[in-house]
Amino acid sequence: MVAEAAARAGHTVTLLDLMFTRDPLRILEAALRRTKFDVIGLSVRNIDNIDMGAPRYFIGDLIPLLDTIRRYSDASLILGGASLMIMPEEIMRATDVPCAVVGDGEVVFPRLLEKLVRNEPWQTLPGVASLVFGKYRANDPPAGHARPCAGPDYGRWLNMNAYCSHLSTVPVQTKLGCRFQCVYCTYRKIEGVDYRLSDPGCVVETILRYISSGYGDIEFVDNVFNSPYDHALALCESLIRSKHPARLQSIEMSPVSFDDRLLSAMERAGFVGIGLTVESAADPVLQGLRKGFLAREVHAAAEVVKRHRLPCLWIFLLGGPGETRDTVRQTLHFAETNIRPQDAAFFSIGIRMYPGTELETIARTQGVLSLPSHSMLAPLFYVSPAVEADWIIGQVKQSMNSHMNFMNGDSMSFSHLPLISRLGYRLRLKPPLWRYTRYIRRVLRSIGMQA
Ligand code: B12
Repeated sequence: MVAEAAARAGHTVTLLDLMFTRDPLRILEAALRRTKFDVIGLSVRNIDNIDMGAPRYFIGDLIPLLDTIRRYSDASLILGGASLMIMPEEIMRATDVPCAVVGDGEVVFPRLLEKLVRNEPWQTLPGVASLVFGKYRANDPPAGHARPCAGPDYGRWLNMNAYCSHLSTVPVQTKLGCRFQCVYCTYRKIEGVDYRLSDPGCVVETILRYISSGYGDIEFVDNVFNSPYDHALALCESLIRSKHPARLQSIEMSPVSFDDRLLSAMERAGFVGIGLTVESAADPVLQGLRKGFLAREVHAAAEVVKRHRLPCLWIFLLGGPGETRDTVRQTLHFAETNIRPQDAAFFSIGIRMYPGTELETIARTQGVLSLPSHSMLAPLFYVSPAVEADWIIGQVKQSMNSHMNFMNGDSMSFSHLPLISRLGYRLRLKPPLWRYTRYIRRVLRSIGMQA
């Protein structure tokens, strides 16, 4: 999106995607030797993998990349990406990069380039953060512009064969903004509180364009797909009318505003998989997390799912405020008795704490967190002091032993996952891969692997 916006503004743009590179530093060095760049923007999507069991800190990986860039180029450096919206100052200080985009990249980046080209001061531009002589400053993003729905021409910028052969989907966003107030979440910080909706007709046109380019697996990457409900429904109706052949999915759905009408519309619109982020099936935890729904809505959602054929991935987050042994048992009991064998469940344990969230305040009040806010860049996790993390891990493993369709953090960081995706592609499996969890785990166990 950002590269295409810069190209549209008249700049010559090269995009270096390090996703499938075994030796990113060598590839980067070769690119820098080949071309002299005026500006180099880095997309920093993830700070870490938010996995308490096997944490990985990606900002650490950024440092040698930046060292290489600085060795071979004197280009101006600009950081951007979802993680910059969460902790811009900390990331800029950790990397010593003086400029970052903290607004919609496709709007702010071309404006920033214009300033740089003209050698004009850029520090006051809306949506830009600066770190000059150790002084940090961040400007509010430009006043809410409508969300452009025309997605980029991915084939122009990326090796789409490599993505498709890993069973990746093509991401499409239908809105920005989040009205939920979950205590741990950063979505409102990244996207804002107010909804900025894309026109459903325009989203459908984008999808039709992707289909004609040969990309038929589309994933809606909205923070919560079914909120606002009417927008999701209107989009489904436009999709139904278009009679497109794409396979759609969204694994970011809430049990709030989740009913038969919506699910029927999603089935008719071409959805092949959904994810329900319920986090827990116990009231004290749902209240502690401020999810905006209670266990009765989680149970009601399970009944809706059972009345439809759409495969569903259930997403749980254990260890939040209010969690006790009792609530963990309630959630696992719900999962064991309500999740159909053809569906799947993912349990993550421990919650990544971010500065400025209500969870940070809760953790400090409970004495679980003592580090200052500016030291929360390297991953830190919250687990309710009323229950031991190891006990939860053991309970989830026990449940996974009898339910082959259940996964935990180890499944996501499983080193053979890319290989399994590629094998799945060869076997002509279609995304989402989680639909095959019970078969994959059985095969891996039969050859003696811990899965
Ligand atoms: C959808 C989503 C997913 C989907 C992705 C599906 C898909 N097919 O793409 C799934 C569920 C698979 C997923 C997985 C993960 N996710 Co996720 N995901 C999101 C979510 C909700 C939206 C991301 C998105 O696509 N946005 C739409 C695009 C257009 O926006 P964008 O990437 O932010 O880019 C804009 C700007 O940032 C900027 N920009 C971007 N790059 C650049 C570069 C430059 C130079 C400039 C100037 C600007 C710029 O401009 C862009 C256009 O406006 C975000 C939260 C959020 N609300 O943003 C979390 C989020 C990005 N994910 C996160 C994480 C941690 C993960 C996982 C590591 C979780 C895990 N353990 O598996 C994995 C990593 C996957 C990977 N390969 O990177 C975290 C990252 C924070 C952190 N702690 O690191 C986030 C912020 C959520 C959170 N708070 O925890 N994710």
